[in-house]
Amino acid sequence: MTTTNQERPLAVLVGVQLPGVDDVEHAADLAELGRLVHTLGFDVIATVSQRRSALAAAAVLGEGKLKELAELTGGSGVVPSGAPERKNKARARRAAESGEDEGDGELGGDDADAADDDDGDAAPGAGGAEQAAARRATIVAVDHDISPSQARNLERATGAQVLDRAGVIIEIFHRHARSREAKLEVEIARLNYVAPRLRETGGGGDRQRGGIGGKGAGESALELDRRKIRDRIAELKHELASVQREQSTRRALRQGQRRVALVGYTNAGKSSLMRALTGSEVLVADKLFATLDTTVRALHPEVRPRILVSDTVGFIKKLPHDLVASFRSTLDEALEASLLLYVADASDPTFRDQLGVTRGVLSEIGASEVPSRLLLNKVDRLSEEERDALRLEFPEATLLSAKIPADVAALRESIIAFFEESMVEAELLLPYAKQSLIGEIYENARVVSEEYGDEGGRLSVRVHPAALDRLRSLLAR
Ligand SMILES: Nc1nc2c(ncn2[C@@H]2O[C@H](COP(=O)(O)OP(=O)(O)OP(=O)(O)O)[C@@H](O)[C@H]2O)c(=O)[nH]1
Ligand SMILES: [Mg+2]
Repeated sequence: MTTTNQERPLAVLVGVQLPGVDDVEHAADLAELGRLVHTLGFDVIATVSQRRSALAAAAVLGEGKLKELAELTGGSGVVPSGAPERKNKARARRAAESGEDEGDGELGGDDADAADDDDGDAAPGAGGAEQAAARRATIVAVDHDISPSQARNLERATGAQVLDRAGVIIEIFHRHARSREAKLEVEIARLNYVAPRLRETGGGGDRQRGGIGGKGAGESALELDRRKIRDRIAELKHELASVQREQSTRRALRQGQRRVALVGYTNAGKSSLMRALTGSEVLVADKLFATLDTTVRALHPEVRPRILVSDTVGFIKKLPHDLVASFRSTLDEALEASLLLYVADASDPTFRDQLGVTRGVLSEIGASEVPSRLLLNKVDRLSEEERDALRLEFPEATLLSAKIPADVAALRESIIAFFEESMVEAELLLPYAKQSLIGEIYENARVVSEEYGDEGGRLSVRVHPAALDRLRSLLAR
């Protein structure tokens, strides 16, 4: 996946295998972090991983591993004493007593396996040190949520910029956001992430700013910066609310329409299926979080009444909480669909976990009541035996590939059939005075027959119950 390219800056991954996390899961988490970092534009040169009972309070890794990491980044490998991690000393001591630094285990990230396992103590990742001597890693990506002081200490020890998993994800979201709504949501999440990580610039915590204006008087520079951020967040939230009001008006117009939403883990193939089903040109990319905006398009070739398909933002393990909250409105789109298509990448060995994450987030936002289907995508990458095993394991699922036109056609038929089942027969009376609504009726219902008498038209229709309600209320006005 990752090819070392001279142009791209380098990164090292750091992971701690905590008790209760098995080797496979740990390796998968690190591989995923590697993909995230790659999406961000870095080449991963090594992974420094360690089995511990908890993250080291001072700098995540134990002393030995920290040195190993610093060789890859060109840092000193030690956290300067007297640093602000002092208050964590007791915790550090406790962690030490509970047996840290035991069982150093290296689990290969992307390129780490290229490094040689030469001596007993040094893990394979250390071999990367020679290789990176000419070019050093400028980023250390930690696969955990770490505290601002842990990040600071790691930066001091490595001389590299340190990002935790949340930071990496927020940065990707920041770069990929396209719509105004997504941009605002990401900016709010980013500022919330940054605020506690701000550090005092210059002369210590008690620097005072001159007393211009009542509120600012006596605040330290840091407090002032934090307050600026809070004000900015408030401003952005205000702006977001007005964008969302417009969105909900637009959504209200779609109400009563037949809608299906594609949901699932990032990179599962939602946008690929969206393209195939609607003939639209939504972005498909082998990147994590390629899509951050909900797109809505009509099923193509079109059916009457039309069926709208929504593509949504993907999920990921350990999604920063702020981002879950801010993308809730984007996911409202999914909540309003009559049918949810859960898309999973069946060729990814960890897809069961990914499905669990998707289900978890959707049930958190109250979408577990919406009828759903499970789509096991990318089966073109599996052998016939593997497919058979999946059919046994998930008898209710549809196995398909977004790349096989016949599979997409069958999916289209099953979507149409789903809506067909839920349609009801009804009769609508269309007075001559309301003839202007005829287009609306054709748009939202299938007209079986039409008869005109003295008082107007009598239309027999097949229609979705929600659309029927909406048409009746329009006719009654
Ligand atoms: N072999 C194969 N590759 C697929 C299939 N569906 C999607 N892909 C590839 O998987 C990658 C991700 O596809 P997307 O459609 O962008 O995935 P997504 O779910 O929209 O991802 P996000 O927008 O990041 O959440 C792309 O490189 C696709 O070409 C499939 O059925 N078979
Ligand atoms: Mg997508």
